[in-house]
Amino acid sequence: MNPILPGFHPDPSIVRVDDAYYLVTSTFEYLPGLPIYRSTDLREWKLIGHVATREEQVGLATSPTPGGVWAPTIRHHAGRFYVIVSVMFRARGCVVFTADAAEGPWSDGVEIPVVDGIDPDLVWDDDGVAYITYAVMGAGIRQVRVDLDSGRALEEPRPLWSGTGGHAPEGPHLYRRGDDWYLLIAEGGTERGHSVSIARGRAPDGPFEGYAGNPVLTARGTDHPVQNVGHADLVDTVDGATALVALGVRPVGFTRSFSPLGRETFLTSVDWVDGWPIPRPIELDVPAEVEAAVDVDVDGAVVHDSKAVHDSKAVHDNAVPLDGTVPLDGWIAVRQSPADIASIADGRLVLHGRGTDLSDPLPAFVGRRQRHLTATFTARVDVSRGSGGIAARHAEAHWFAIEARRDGSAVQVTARAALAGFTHEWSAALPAGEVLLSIRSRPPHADMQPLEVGGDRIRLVAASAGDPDSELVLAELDGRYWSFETTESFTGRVLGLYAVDGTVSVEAVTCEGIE
Ligand code: 6LW
Repeated sequence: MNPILPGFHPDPSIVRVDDAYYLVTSTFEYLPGLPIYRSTDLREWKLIGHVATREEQVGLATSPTPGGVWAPTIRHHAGRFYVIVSVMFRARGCVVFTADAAEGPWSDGVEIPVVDGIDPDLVWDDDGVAYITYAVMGAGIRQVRVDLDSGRALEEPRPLWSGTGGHAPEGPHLYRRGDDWYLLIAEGGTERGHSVSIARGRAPDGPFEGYAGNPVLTARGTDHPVQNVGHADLVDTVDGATALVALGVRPVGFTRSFSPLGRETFLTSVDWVDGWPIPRPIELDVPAEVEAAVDVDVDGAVVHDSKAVHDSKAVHDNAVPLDGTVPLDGWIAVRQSPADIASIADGRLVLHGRGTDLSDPLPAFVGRRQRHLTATFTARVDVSRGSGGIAARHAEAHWFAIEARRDGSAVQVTARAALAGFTHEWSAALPAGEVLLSIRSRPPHADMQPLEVGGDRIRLVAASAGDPDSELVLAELDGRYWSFETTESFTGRVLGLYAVDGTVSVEAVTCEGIE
């Protein structure tokens, strides 16, 4: 069951409308942005659309990593869906989007210039007046009443409750329950100190009094497999209970210091104790094998994500050919839409190079979130009219790739690893023809026999498409350098396809994993 949204899915916000739940997460520099997932049981989630399908809605073309679309809130009021978000760093700032249906289409968005912070929350009082509660870095939680139609402030922003003194009070959400209003926030920073605290008041503008037992949820200082638990949102369930979604990471390694997938979305239940919502600890409470079975199926026929063993044979067996009619569902691209880079032609995915690689702010790269700690991503690549291959991206300075390039009667395959401005390469030659490129990763051994210090174990592998025996392991990497903790990119690992020059055409893309 947990994570309910594996892979790069931070800052979850949830709302229930009738018998369905809707969830949105942060997307930073990627488009389409703000994915909307729907569920009727809180466990199985389906991607039904995106709020930001057009770059102009967010204006992140010039926003540097880790800017872009930070922590959204999703709410439903008077028959309409609302998503409010801050698009950070030389981008659109605080914007509220509306839609009649969660699937979209979503509006162009109204800017709210008075909100000069992050993590905006939206709630309405009995008179229908909208309150935005948000965090100002270094200045705590603030609140302002606004006219959502014009984006105009109705007052000067006021300080609200900023928690128990922890670092970075943020991620506020405000709820009404009976005569009481509850203010939920995160404290301690989105790293290992992260936590959730709660306060209560009699009006949406406070005053708020913190719960004596705060934080109500944290994993800090524990050996719990899910760490950084925080940035939460509450929802009343269909059966009258309360549930909570929160972000967390699954660190691997000897000191459990590295989280390759980034911040993921987890679910837990909430008990009401003396009028306070007390979440239960977040658990990975089903066997790893079952995790893969609850994957969100967003694949169409382009990519087959499934439960599979970490075995190259299984990858080849599960290859699903492109059928020429499939849209680019489930793919994301950097500061542009996947359709700006890739198209489907004659049953193949075609990418057009621009002379740049993954270190460019606008790479010719389309990818998918890595959702399993043990994962294999494979593609059959034709470089007869260009050069490119497959890659794992965290940020401009942190990625690794296998690039294929025609070289006379051979194909040169180059594994390349970039971290913090350093790049290292490993090259080999394969006979001319299409190549099969794979990125295979698994967590390091958790016990001491044999001791594997560091992050996940990554193999960059290439073979001639027609000859599996030609398989070459070009490089083996320690994934610690491509993890949430080291890249500071706020995202996670995104596995995908890229072109450098000319036209690269790809088929039989598979993406499989367990855990
Ligand atoms: C987000 C903040 C946080 O705005 O990290 O974990 C920031 N919480 O609330 C980016 O995700």
